[in-house]
Amino acid sequence: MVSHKGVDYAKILTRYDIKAQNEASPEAIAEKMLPKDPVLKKVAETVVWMKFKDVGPATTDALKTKEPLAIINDGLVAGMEVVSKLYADHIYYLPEIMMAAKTMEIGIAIAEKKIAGGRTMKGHVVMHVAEGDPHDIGKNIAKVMLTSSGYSVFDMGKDVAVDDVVAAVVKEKPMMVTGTALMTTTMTAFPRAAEKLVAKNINIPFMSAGGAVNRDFSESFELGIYSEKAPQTPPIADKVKAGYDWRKIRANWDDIVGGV
Ligand code: B12
Repeated sequence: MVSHKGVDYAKILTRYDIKAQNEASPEAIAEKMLPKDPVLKKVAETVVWMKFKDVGPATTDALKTKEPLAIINDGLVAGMEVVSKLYADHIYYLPEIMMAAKTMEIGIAIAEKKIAGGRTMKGHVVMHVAEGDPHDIGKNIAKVMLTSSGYSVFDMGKDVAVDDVVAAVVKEKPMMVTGTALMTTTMTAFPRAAEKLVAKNINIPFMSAGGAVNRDFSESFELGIYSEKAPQTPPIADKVKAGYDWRKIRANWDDIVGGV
C-alpha cells in the first residue's frame, strides 16, 4: 500500500483559480488602490462599498483633522477611482456605479461647506457636459475645485446643447468655458461650440476635459485647451485671469499644470 505519510499536499495541490480569484476580489483590488492614510481610507471605503449612511459621519469625522479639499480628492474621489476600476473589471455594474457616485456626492456636499468662502471672486467660468453625455461627476468635482479657489461658476449641468452653451457664454461673459465629455460620441460638440464662439468674435479659452478627450484633441480646434484632472483647473484659471490667452496656455501647459 502506498503511504501518504510525510506528503505535503500544499506543495502538490495549488488551486491557481482560487488564488487568482482571491487576488481579483473587490476587497483585494480596493486594498491596493485605497489611500494609506487611515482617516482618508475610511472615507474612501464608504464610496467603494456604497455606504451612503456612513459617508456623512466619516466625512464629518475626517474634517476634524483634514482639509476639505484633501477629503474630496484623496478620500471621496479616490474611492470613486476604485469603483471605476471595479466597473472596468466587470465586478461592478451600473447600479453600483450610481450608488457609489451618490455616496461620493453626499460626502462632497458636506466637505464643500467647510471650504473657506466669502472671498471676492477672481473670475467667472461657464461649465457644462457635452450634448448627449450624462457623465457629470468629473465636472462637479472640477466645479468644487474652481469655486473653492475663488471663481464663480455658471453650471449648465449635463447633456447641454451646443447652441445653449454659446448663448450662455454670450450672456454670462465668462473668462473661460469648460466642457466635459466621457463618451467619444459626444466630444465633437466642443469644436462645434468653439467654432460658433469664434464666429461671434468671442476669444476665451475653451477647456475640454473628461475621459474621452486628450490634449491633442483639445488643442485641435481654435480656443481649445486641455485639462486632464479636475485639480489642474484652478492653476489654469489663474493664468487665464492673469491674461494668458488660449495660445499662451497651450504653449506653457506643462509648466502651468506641472506636478498637479
Ligand atoms: C459613472 C459612469 C456612468 C454613470 C454616470 C453618472 C454621472 N452622474 O456622471 C451612468 C450610470 C449614468 C453612466 C451611463 C452610461 N455610460 Co458611463 N461610465 C461611468 C464610469 C464607470 C465612471 C465615470 C466617472 O464618473 N468616473 C469618476 C470621475 C471622477 O472621473 P472622470 O469623469 O474621468 O473625471 C476625471 C477626469 O476626466 C477629469 N474631468 C472630468 N470632467 C472634468 C471637467 C473639467 C472642467 C476638468 C478640468 C476635469 C474633468 O477630472 C476627473 C479627475 O480629476 C465610466 C468608466 C470610466 N472608467 O471612466 C463609464 C463610461 C464613461 N460610460 C460609458 C458608457 C458607454 C455609458 C453608457 C452609454 C452605457 C449604456 N450602454 O447605457 C451610459 C450613457 C447613456 C446616455 N447617453 O445617457 C463608457 C464611455 C465609452 C466611450 N469612450 O465612449 C465608459 C468609459 C465605460 C466603458 N469603459 O465603456 N455611466
